[in-house]
Amino acid sequence: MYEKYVHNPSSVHPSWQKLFRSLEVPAREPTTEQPKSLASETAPIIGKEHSVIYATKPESTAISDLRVFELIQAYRVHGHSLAKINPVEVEAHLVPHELKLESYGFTKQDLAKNFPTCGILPEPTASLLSIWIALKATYCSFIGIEYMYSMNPQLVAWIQKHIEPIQSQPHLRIEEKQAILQYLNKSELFESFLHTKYTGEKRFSLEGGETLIPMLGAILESSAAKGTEEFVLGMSHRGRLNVLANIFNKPYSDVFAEFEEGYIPVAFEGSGDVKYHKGFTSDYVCANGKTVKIQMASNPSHLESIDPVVEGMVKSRQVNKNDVNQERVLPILIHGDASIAGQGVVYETLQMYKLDGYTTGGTIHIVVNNQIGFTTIPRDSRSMTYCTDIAKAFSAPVFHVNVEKPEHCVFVANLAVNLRDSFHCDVFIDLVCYRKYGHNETDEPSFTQPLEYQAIRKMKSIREKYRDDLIEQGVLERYMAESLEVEFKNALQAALAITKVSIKDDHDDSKKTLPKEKEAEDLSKINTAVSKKILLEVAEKSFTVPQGFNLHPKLATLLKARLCMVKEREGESCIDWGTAETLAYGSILWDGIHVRLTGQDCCRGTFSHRHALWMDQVQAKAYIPLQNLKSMQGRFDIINSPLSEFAALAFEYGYSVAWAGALVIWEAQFGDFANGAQVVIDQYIASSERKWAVKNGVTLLLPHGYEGQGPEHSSARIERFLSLCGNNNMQVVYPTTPAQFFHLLRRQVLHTTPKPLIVFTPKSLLRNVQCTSRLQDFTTGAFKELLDDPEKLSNVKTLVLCTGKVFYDLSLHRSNAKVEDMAIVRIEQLYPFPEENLRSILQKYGKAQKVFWVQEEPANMGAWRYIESILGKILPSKIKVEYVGREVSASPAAGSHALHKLELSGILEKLFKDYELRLPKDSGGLRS
Ligand SMILES: Cc1ncc(C[n+]2csc(CCOP(=O)(O)OP(=O)(O)O)c2C)c(N)n1
Repeated sequence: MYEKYVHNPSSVHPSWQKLFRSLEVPAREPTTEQPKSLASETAPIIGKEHSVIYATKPESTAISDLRVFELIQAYRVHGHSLAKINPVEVEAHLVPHELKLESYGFTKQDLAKNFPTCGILPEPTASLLSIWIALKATYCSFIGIEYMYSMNPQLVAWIQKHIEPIQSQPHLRIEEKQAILQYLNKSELFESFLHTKYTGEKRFSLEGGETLIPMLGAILESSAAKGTEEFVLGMSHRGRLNVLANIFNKPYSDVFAEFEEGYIPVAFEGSGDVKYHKGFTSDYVCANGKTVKIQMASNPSHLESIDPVVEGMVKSRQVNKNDVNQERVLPILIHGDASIAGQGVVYETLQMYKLDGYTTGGTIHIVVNNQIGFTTIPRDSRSMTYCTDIAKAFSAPVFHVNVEKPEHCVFVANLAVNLRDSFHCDVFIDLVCYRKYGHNETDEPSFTQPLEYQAIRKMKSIREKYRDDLIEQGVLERYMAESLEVEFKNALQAALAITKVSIKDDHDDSKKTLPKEKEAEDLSKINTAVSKKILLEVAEKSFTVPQGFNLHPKLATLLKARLCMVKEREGESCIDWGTAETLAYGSILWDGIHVRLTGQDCCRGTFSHRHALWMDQVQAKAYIPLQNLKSMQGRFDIINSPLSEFAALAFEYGYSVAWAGALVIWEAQFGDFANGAQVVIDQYIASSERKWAVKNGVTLLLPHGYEGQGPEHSSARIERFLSLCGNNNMQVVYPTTPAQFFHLLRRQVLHTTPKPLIVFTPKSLLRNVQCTSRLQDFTTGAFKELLDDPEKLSNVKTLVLCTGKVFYDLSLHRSNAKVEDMAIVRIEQLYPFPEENLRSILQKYGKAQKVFWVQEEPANMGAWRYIESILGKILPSKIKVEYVGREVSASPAAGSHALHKLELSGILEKLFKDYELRLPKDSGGLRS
């Protein structure tokens, strides 16, 4: 095209004319005269076997200039592949085609010739050699940078502006260099001290990656200088103790105490966790005297599961602090190379990073890339080139840096802070390092990596190398360096002495006791009723369409009906589930409490019952009535989540941990999809209080119910939640009326101690006319953990116990069969189990000769096995509870609607067999 342009500029598109003009040096206007071929004059620099992008035909100067521009671009894109980022490099790099001069037709003779520098050097033109040297220094030294894939040209220009003029060479002041050395001293000597004092104890040493500590110090310092007030860190085992001791200033004596034999955590009434999972909060005092808060999130062994939790915690703090610019609270995630590459939750978390409901304004990620995961090397653990390649899917820049170049590492850390500050993007630092010992200190790495560990054992430590460099540079006298080391070792020794004394005091085994159970809060005393006046105001605001808003006509009819239920039908049982839910949120917001509800398609509601967000049918503008109740109301966030369960739920767990007073709800599309977030349920929601003394009040709405929709849309797996219950850790509830749901949600925020709330929610019951409540059920009363039979019965011979939706099937059949001596009692709260309430019911129906547990789930699912053992303890020994429900099954529900109906008939038939003759023929299958 350029050749065509040279002959006749108007033969190419005007945009190309403009580009070609801009590339030309004025003195060399396009000319028809053919310049001599540079390449043809001499032989290429390296052998001819390499293909040449540019033909060695005669060409204009502008073409040569274009070639230089391409060369510069190639280094910007591919330079990282030659960067000396690996401290244990075994193989020499193969120079990629794109980074060879001859690929562009350049020869040795060209090195001395002048070309435009296109900004890579300050002067407008320079020799090809100078340009090439600058490119190699900038892009192929100890930092490898990947950023050219960014869709944001400003970000690309910003990075170039910050690295190209200084050729990626950090220029630090003497004090900064000394500070780095001091951090390295602390970081390495801390580990070697533990190594000698607690030989063979697991600590997941950071050795080989110690530069993480000065990097974190730099991030805190430079972020705090920009106005950050709080940091939340998420990280796994590797180097965690080091970070806690040397960044969080957790007293060394406390760290040592956890290594002592006989250590029992006494600080809280729980069962605790291993030392490298526990969280910590402290104040960090910056060099300029400013104090910032730093929090290490408690996490389980499940690698990377902490990522979305930290994001949720940060989002929560940002919203709480009204940090609209997302500058005051900053998330930092520290990953392992095998886990960041292998765990899907990393992708799920990153997918959230630009979404309004989830963004935290950019996360700083550091990978402690020790080039191994336990015993597995990268070749076996990932298909991508770098462990950080996931970042590219999200256009996040990546800085690969050599751990043995602490100044470059700190430079990159500061760059990441500035980049995040300027663009609110995620930034990745790949700290390429090694692992001095095995996966942990009881592990022998040379079983599987013999040659690597022969090499690693010969390596001088990062600290020693840097110290010697500084001495050589004259930054430090050797005696000063040595006295700093001695001083620090003495401090460690003194801390150990403190530990030994306190442990000695503690060695009296008679003083040790098992952790005590905390007394549960009496929830029945919580007043959850709301005045009629407030309910009417909430209903008026929630169900009235603002002037000029073009609502969908079907929705307008529904809202009119909802307003009428509250306003005009007092005394009638007409308020449905959706209306009750709106009244619950509205009344909570009315009191200034924050409500956040997320889930897939939750704004409308999967079953089209919620309609918390209205769309103007003409202008396609959204309106959220619950955000428009009154001034000074609580903040209402309702957010359609990405199609994720693991990260989406973990985010809400984190959000609720950081905001105890808010109502934080995650709704599963169907209850069984929560199994994609099972790690979060098991490792965080159910056990965080017991393991880490971390309370959370997250609420899960899990649509559940057997309605013939097949194995995957029926069961929210009640049994799984019940198997996780203990130590009053959470509430597992299956409410059956709108008013019960209303009181339950209100109880959840009026608690003084946050507890997770698991709610099995309805699908078809959302529209069942039997499943309604009266206005007075909202203005009086509270959540009832057990619902007695609403019918007035006398002489009860059969007592049926059940939970949830099956109640409606049972009561319908009871009335069809005109059965009058059967009481149906609903257990609305399965955990904590309302034992006292059940005892009084048993007394009330003391004459019943038969007691049944009825459920629609198979016998190995639902609440049966849990209830069976409880009833066994409560019921008089002569009465044995009989099970009525589906048979044991490997699959939760039948795949066809007809089979589902047949199974339900079987259940009803079994229960009502004594009353069979009284049933009408069309009673729904009893005789079918
Ligand atoms: C989800 C999950 N799977 C497996 C493990 C067991 N495990 C613990 S550490 C580890 C290796 C992690 O390697 P890497 O992420 O590179 O971190 P490193 O230990 O090398 O710092 C494995 C497989 C785990 N903790 N979590």
